[in-house]
Amino acid sequence: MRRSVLLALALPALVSACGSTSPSPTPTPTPNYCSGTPSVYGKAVSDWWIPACSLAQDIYNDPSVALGAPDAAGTGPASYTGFISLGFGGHVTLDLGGCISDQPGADLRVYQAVSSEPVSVYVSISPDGPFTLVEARKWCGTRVDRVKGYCEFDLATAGVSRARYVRVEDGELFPCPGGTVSEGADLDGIQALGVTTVAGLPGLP
Ligand SMILES: [Ca+2]
Ligand SMILES: [Ca+2]
Repeated sequence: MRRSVLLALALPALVSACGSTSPSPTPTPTPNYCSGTPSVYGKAVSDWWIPACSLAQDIYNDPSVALGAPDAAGTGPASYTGFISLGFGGHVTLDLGGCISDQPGADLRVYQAVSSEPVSVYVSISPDGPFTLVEARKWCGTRVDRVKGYCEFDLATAGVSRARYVRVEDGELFPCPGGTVSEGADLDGIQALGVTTVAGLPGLP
C-alpha cells in the first residue's frame, strides 16, 4: 500500500480519537436550597416513613399535622388531635422552606405530645441528604400544657452550621404491635428558634 493511502486511512481514526467536535453538555447547576427564607415552623412534609405494623396499629397517621405551630390537644387514647405517632422507629422529615444558621444555644425545638417519648433529630440542607444526626433518642417532654411538650436541639452538637430539612425519628423504639393506638413518639411540630415569630401566629414559649 502506498504511503498516501495509509495516511488517508489513518486520518479519520485520529480525528475520532480526539473526540467529538460537538459542544460538551452544560453541567446541571447544583440547587441552592438555602436561598429561601426559613419559616418559624415546618412548612412542608419532605418525606415520611412509618413501619406498616405501626400504621396498622396507630390511628394518628397523618404527617401534615406536624406542619405549622404546635397544636396537639384532646384526650387519650382515641380523641387526640394535632400529632402523628411515629411508630417503631418511623420518621417525618419537615422542610423549613429555607436554611437556618447555627446560633448560640438551641436552634430547633421539637414538639412531642402526650408524654416524654424520646426522639432523634437529623438535619440536612438538601432533601436528598446527607442527613447529620444532631442527637439520638433524647427525652422529649418539657411541658407546655397537659398534651403539648417539647425538647430542644443545638446544630453545633452535630457540627453543622446550616439546616433546612429536619428529620424527627421515633426514639422510643417500642416494639410493634404494642397494644396502643399511638405507638412511638408523637410529633406535633417543629420550631426554628432563631426565626422571628410571624405576626398572627400564637405565641409559644
Ligand atoms: Ca446553636
Ligand atoms: Ca401539630
